[in-house]
Amino acid sequence: MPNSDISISIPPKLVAELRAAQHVAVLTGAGISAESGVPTFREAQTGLWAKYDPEELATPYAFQRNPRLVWEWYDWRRELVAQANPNPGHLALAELEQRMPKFTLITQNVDGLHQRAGSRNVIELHGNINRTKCFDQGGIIDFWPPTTELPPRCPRCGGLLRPDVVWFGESLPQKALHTAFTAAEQCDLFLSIGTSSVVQPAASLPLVALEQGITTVEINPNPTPLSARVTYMLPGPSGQILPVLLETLNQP
Ligand code: BJW
Repeated sequence: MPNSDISISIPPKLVAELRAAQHVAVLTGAGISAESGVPTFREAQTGLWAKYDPEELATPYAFQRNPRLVWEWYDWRRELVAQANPNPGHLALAELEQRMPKFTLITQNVDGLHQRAGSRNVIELHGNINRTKCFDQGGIIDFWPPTTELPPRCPRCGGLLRPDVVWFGESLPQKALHTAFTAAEQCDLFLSIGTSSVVQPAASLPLVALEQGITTVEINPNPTPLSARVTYMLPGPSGQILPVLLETLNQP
């Protein structure tokens, strides 16, 4: 039985729609990892952007200005992610994938917790903090010679190494983006979980689903710009709501 502090009721019509669904698409954001201890970005007291300026840390210009600061900030975050474990929300989505004919999990998160929870078909829109690439040439770099220089340099071209994440002003990986928009258009149920729904182009995905008349569900303890438009809003933490949703689905 999930440990629930809030009263969660899943509308029976939503359960019926989920049971009948052939293709479920899910978009997740930082909120799904909050219960694993990974900070979100925009929450007033605890979000990363409450303490750190994204202009100084999460743009290519920031990296060019102060690559060492940016590298060390991501090192700190890599450490946080390494210490975190998937929570019941991640685990419930991995289980949901198993019982759906088709399931597309699109994440804005860079923490790899969905994969660690057992999710297979994960589309990473904003990259992965555990991968490194060359700032100059963009190639993924798995190994580099030990060095005290920070950031280390690309063993192929000597350029600076950076995390393989998508910063503001950068394009998202084309294939991932295409797969995500196709899933949003073609699924028969769309779930938006733990995202403030403000960062584009990810924030457009549920809108694309809604334009197609697709049932769209939001799971979030706080309202977002999407909340008024969705078919169902399930207010609360995803680590509590998703296990209940799964359990309800599994009931005869
Ligand atoms: C819970 C919970 C619990 C808490 N359970 N929920 C004007 C209009 C439109 C677009 C733009 C514009 N000006 C600029 C742009 C483009 C820009 C953008 O969207 N800016 C907006 C901020 C306005 N986008 C881009 O630049 C993107 N690229 C692009 O568009 O390329 C083309 C282009 C280029 C140049 C100019 C214009 C277009 C790239 C975006 C890259 C985002 N990168 C980051 C950092 C990734 C690396 C890293 O991790 O460091 O991605 S920023 C950050 O935001 C991160 C996240 O993936 C992303 C989304 O955040 P998310 O996940 O929604 O987190 P939060 O914190 O915002 O929300 C958490 C939610 O969880 C809250 O709602 C809580 O309530 C909830 N929650 N606990 C469930 N237990």
